[in-house]
Amino acid sequence: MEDAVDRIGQPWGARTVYGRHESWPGRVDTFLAEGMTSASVQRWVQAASILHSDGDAMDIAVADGRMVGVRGREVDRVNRGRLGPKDLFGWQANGSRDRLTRPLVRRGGRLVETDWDTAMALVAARSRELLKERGPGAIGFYTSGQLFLEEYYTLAVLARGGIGTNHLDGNTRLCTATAGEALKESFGSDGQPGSYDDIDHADAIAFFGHNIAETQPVQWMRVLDRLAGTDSPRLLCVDPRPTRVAERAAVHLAPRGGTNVALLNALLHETIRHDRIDHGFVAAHTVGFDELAAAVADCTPKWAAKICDVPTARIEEAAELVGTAEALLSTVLQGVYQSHQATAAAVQVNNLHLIRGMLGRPGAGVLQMNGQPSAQNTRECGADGDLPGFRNWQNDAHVADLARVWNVTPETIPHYAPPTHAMQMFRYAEQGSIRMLWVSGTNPAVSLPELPRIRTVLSQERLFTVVQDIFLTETAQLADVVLPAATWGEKTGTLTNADRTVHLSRKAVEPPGEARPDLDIFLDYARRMDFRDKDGAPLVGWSDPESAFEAWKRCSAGRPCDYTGLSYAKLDDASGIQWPCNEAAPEGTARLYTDGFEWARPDLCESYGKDLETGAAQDVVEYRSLNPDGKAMLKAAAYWPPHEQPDEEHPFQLTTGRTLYHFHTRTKTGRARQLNDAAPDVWVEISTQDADRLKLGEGDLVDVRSTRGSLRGRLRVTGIRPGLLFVPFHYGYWDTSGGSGPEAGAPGRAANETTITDWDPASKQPLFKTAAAALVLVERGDGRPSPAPTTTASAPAVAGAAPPTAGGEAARAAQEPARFPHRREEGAQ
Ligand SMILES: Nc1nc2c(c(=O)[nH]1)N[C@H]1C(S)=C(S)[C@@H](COP(=O)(O)OP(=O)(O)OC[C@H]3O[C@@H](n4cnc5c(=O)[nH]c(N)nc54)[C@H](O)[C@@H]3O)O[C@H]1N2
Ligand SMILES: Nc1nc2c(c(=O)[nH]1)N[C@H]1C(S)=C(S)[C@@H](COP(=O)(O)OP(=O)(O)OC[C@H]3O[C@@H](n4cnc5c(=O)[nH]c(N)nc54)[C@H](O)[C@@H]3O)O[C@H]1N2
Ligand SMILES: [Mo]
Repeated sequence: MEDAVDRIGQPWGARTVYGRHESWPGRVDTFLAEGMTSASVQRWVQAASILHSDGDAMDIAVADGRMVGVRGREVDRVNRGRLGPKDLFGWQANGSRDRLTRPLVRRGGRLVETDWDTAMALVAARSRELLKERGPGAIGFYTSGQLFLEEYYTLAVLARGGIGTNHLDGNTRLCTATAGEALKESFGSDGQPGSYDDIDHADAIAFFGHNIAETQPVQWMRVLDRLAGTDSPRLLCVDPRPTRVAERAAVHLAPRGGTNVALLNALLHETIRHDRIDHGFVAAHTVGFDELAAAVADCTPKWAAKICDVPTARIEEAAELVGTAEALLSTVLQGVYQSHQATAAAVQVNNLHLIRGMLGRPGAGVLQMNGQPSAQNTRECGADGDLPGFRNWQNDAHVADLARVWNVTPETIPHYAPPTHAMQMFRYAEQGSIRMLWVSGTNPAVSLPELPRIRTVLSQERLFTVVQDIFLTETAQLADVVLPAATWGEKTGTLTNADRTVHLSRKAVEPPGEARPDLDIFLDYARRMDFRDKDGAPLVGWSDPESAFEAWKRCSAGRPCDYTGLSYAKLDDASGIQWPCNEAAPEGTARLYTDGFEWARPDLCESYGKDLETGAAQDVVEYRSLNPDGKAMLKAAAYWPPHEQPDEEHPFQLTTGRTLYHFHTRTKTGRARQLNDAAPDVWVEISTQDADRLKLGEGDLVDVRSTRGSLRGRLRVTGIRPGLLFVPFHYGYWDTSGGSGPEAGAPGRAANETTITDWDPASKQPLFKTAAAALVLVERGDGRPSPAPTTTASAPAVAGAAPPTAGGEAARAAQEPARFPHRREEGAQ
C-alpha cells in the first residue's frame, strides 16, 4: 500500500487537486487491523458509513468471520473512495467485549439477563394491557436517525397503522427536523434540492452554522481539493468559532449566538438593494417577493452588525460574495437548526437562493443538511412526526392514499392532530399520559436537553421503558427491558444520505451472542401483537430486509421520494443512487426543482405551512390563497433575540456541538482506540480575551453552570468569539475506564446537564446552541493542557499551548491513487 498517513494527525489526507467543472478524482482510503494485509482479507462486503450523513460508501474487510478493516468505494458518487477518521476507525467498536448479547429485564430493581421470548412477551403483554386500559395514546416510540430504511418503515406501519398511536418520533427531531420543515415551508415538501456534485461547479459556497470540516470531512476534502485547484470557489463561513472552514473562508462572520435571522435579513436586504435578482425566475416560480422585500427593507448591514456584533463591512462583503456568485451553493446545519429561530433562519437561506435563481442547475443549490446517516429515511418513512412518503396529515386524500397502501381504513391512521414531536412525548411521559416508551437507536439520557429532568422522566416507576441498543448506555441503565440489537455490518438494509443518495449496506459478519437486527425485533413484535389489515391479513406482511424494501417502494410510488426504480440488485451493481428513481428517471435524479415546484401544489404539498414565529399550522384555505398554482414560497421572518440572554449571574453565551473524532454519545467512537485517544474527555472553549480578563488559562478546571445544572471540564483557550463558551456534547458518564453511573453529587460532564428545555416554534427542534451560563474556577491547571484536539476548531489560540494531536502508527491508513485516470497532485493538507 502506498502513502500510509496518520489519519488522526492529518484527518483530511492528501490533496487530489481539480478545477471547476472537472470531475472529482478518486482516492482510495483503506485501514486494516494490525497484522492484516489485503492478501489476508477473505471477503469485501459492500456498506456505507453510519457515523454522519455524508453517505461515504465503503467495503468491510472480513477474515475468519470477523471485521478486520474498511476500504472506501472508488466507484461511488459520494466519496470516490475517501473515508474520514470515524469511517476508518469507528467499526472497531462492533467487536467490543461489552456489547449487549442477551435481553435484560428489571427484576427487584436490577437488570438481569433473560431470553428473547420472555423479554418480548413482557413488552407485548404491557402493550396489550395499556391499549385496553388507556388506549393507543399511552404508547410512544422514540427512534433514531441511525437505523435502516426498512426498520423505520416497519416501525411506522406498526405504530401508526397497528397500535394507532400518534406518538412516534425520531431523535431526528434534535437533528434535522428544521431541514425538513424549512424545505416544506419553501417548497411545499421535504426533499433536498441540491447535490454534492454542486461542489464541483460552484464559484461560491456559503456554510451557515455548518462545521463541515469536522462533521462531513469527506465533502470537506472535496472543497479542499477545489480550493487547491484552478478557478477555485470563494467561501463564506458563518460560525462563531474559528473552524477550519472559517480559516479557509474569503469572508468569515462570527456572529453572536442565535442572531442568524438578523444576518440573513441583511444579506437579503443587500441583494435586493443592489438588484442582484433573477427577476425572470422570481416571476415564474415564486410567490411572496413583495412581502419579503418589505420585511427586509430596514434590515441594513449596519442594523444587523449591531445585533450580530460583527463589522458592517464584513456583512457587506458577505452580501457581495453571495450576491455576485454565478453559481452559489449553500449548506445549513446545527448552528442554524438548534436555535430559537431555526426554521425562520433556514428559510431565509432558501429565500436567498430563490430570489437569485440559484437552484436546480450545476453549482447552484441548497443543502439543508442532515446530520445522522439515515435521518432522511426517518423522515420519508414517517418514523418522525410526518406521514410516510411525505404525505400531508391535513389532507384527507393523502391519508386515504396511505390507508390504501396499508389496506386499512383511514380512521385507523391517527391524523386528528399533528404527529407528536419528541419534546412533547417526553412531556407526556413526565405528566403520565404516555405509560410505555420504546427507545430504539438513541441515547436520550445524554443527548436530550436538561438531563437532570430527563433522568427523572425515564426512571419513573409508572413509565415502562424499552431500550433497544447495542451497549448498556446511560439510557439502557434506566430501562425496564433492554433489547440487544445487531448493528451496521451485522445486518442488511438501505440508508439515504443528505443529498438523496441511497446506499445498500450489507451484513458482513454475525452479530454477537443473541443480538438481533432491529428489523427482526420490530417484526417479532408485530407478530406477537397480531396486527391485521382490514381484510384480516397481517398488517406487516414482510419478513426480511429486501421484502421490507419492496413494501416501502409501493408506499413511495408516485411520491417525491419515489424508490420504485431501485432494487437491492441495482444498488449492489451501481453503488449509491439518488432518489427519485423511477421509470422516468431510472438512473436517479441529481437535482430537484430543475423545472418548477410541482410538489408545492395545494393538492400535492406535504404541509400547508406554519407561521414561522408562532408555529401555528395553516390550513388548506390559507395555503390556496397564498400559493394557488404550486410555486416556491418566499416567507419572511422578523428577528427576535434568543430566549435566554446572558445576565449578571450567567454572563456567558453557551453553545455546544461536535468534534471531528467523536460521534454523539461516543458509544462507538469512545470504543475505538485511535478516536478515543484523540479526544478522551470533555473540555470548555473560551476566548483569549475572556481568559485574559478572568486570569484563566489552558488546562484550568472549571464548572459551567446554568439554571438547569452544571458540568466540569478543563479550559481550552481559542479564537472563539468573546462572550461565548463552547462545550462538546459527546461525554456522558460512561467512559472507557469503566465509569458507568452518576456518582451521587459528583460533577457531570455532559453538555446537556446545562441546556434548556425549549424548541423552535415551527420545527420543534430543541435549542442546543443558545443558552446562558456562568463559569467558575474549580482548580488551577497543573500545566497539562486540556484534552481538546489541536487539529480542529478547538485548536489553541497560541500555537504550541498543547502538543499536536496525532495518532501515530496505530492510525496509519493507506491512500491509494485513483485507478481511473485523473490529474492528481500530492501534498499533505
Ligand atoms: N465528527 C462528527 N461528525 C458528525 C457528527 C458527530 O457527532 N461527530 N454528528 C452528525 C450529526 S447527527 C449532525 S446533526 C451533524 C452536525 O454537524 P454541524 O452542524 O456541522 O456540527 P455542530 O458542531 O453541532 O455545529 C456546527 C457549528 O455551529 C456553530 N454555531 C453555534 N452557534 C451558532 C449560531 O448561533 N450561529 C451560527 N451560524 N453558528 C453557530 C458552532 O460553533 C459549530 O461549529 O454532524 C454529523 N457529523
Ligand atoms: N448539547 C447538545 N446535544 C445534542 C446535540 C448538540 O449539538 N448539542 N445534537 C443533537 C443531535 S443533532 C443528535 S443527532 C443527537 C444524537 O443523540 P443520540 O442519538 O442519543 O446519540 P448516539 O450516541 O448516536 O445514540 C445512538 C444510540 O444507538 C445505539 N446504536 C448504534 N447502532 C445501533 C443499531 O444498529 N441499532 C440500535 N438499536 N442501536 C444502535 C448506540 O449505541 C447509541 O446508544 O444528539 C442531539 N443532542
Ligand atoms: Mo444530528
